[in-house]
Amino acid sequence: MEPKGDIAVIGLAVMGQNLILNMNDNGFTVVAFNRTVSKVNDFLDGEAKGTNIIGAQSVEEMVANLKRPRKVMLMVKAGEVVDKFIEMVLPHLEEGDVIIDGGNSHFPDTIRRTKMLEEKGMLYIGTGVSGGEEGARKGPSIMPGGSPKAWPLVKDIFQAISAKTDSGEPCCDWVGENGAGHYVKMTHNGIEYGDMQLICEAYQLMKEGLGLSTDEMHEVFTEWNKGELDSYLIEITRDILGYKTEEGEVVVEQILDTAGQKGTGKWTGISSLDLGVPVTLIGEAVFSRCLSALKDERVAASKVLKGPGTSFEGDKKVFVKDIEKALLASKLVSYAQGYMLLREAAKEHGWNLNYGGIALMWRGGCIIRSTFLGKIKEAFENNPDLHNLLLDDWFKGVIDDCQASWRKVVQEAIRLGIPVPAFTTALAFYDGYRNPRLPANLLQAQRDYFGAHTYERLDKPRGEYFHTNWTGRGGNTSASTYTV
Ligand code: 2AM
Repeated sequence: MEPKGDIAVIGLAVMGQNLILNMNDNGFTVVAFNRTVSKVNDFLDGEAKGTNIIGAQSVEEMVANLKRPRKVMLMVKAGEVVDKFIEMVLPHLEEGDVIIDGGNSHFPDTIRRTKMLEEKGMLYIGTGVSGGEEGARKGPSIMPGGSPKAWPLVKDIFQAISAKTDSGEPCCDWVGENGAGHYVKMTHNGIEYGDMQLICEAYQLMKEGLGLSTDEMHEVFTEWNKGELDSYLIEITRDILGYKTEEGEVVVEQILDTAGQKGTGKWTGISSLDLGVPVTLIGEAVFSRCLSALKDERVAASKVLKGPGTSFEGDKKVFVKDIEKALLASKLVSYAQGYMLLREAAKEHGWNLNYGGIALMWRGGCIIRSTFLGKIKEAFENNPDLHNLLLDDWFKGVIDDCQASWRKVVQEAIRLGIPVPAFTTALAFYDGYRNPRLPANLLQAQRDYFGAHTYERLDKPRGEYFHTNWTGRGGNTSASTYTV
């Protein structure tokens, strides 16, 4: 009998199950397999009852049920487990078959695996899948990268199951070679860290600075979600602030203020340091989570260390509008930084990234989905060679409109002693980026003074290095120049 399976999915945790059900809804025949085989039977007797999903009890059975070229998707824990399954599946596959990793793998692993499988004549895809459990079931944002020849083989399935924009475009397209898909997903998560931190800073300013109640803040977020900030994260924040138990308890105010993290924000920060790109907002967002985790220390310090002892004395309504603008301007900076990182990573790894397409993939299904991403897509449509999003007309216009409010919010937060690291670093970046003369001349002088590291001069061509004998001692020997 001819095999019927269009694709196999290994890993029946919630994401895997939901993705399989989504594929089934879209008319694809999926073969399901899991390490703990009893879960295959549980799935077939439960959620998958009455569907066309085929359960496999072994890797052999799974492969035997697949049409050629075979497609095997892993929805398992990132790390060694992925390598283990690749090793298990590989002997049963043949040239031209595709293995797809849909987990949150770190991009260097995906680069390594793509190379290894291509050397054996197989194809590999590492894909970001974003949108959580609900996204997986109803339409996630899917960011595939890997072997370019594999894309036409999975395109129909992936684009069918992905989220769609309001105009019906799939939030899934080919990202680029080897680790590009997982890199873009990692950057997405980093940007998500930034967006969340900005929202939390706005919340704290309104709560501590203005003394607004959760009900009042619920109203504010309801309004914000109707404007430029319209997005999934603003929407859920609105709902969280409006959520009360039957007993009237405001749950968000009972939650311990220590943030967890799984590491993708940290990876983004590390990659930006490796590549030398100032992705400052995501960095601050990661560090803010770290600071929040020092709960006991903070509680102890709060009894010793003093703040300014000032309180807000303006028009609260006006200031809420200022915060909205500060949030929008900071968010623009964060996305501009994220895209700077993508550009540098593309250069480093030889990826041919489609920047507008990436914004489109994030437009629906994923955690950072927002109307604003449509503007990023437009910016790259207007100018495919756009060097920095901040230089796009729409972005520039928004910043011009928000700038006064943004500065006012940062000043007021500092005056009140309320930490707003993401708002602040965004503004500092903006002021640094638009400044043609930063104080790095002094820094180079210091480096040359203590380490003879040399410097370039304004009045000489780039690449010519000079050394000054600053002290009159130590001679004229210079250390070699190097850039880290
Ligand atoms: P399990 O149901 O047998 O635990 C998410 O955790 C998915 O990854 C599940 O399908 C889980 O299989 C699988 N998984 C986690 N750790 C694993 C391991 N060490 N080996 C194989 N599969 C693993």
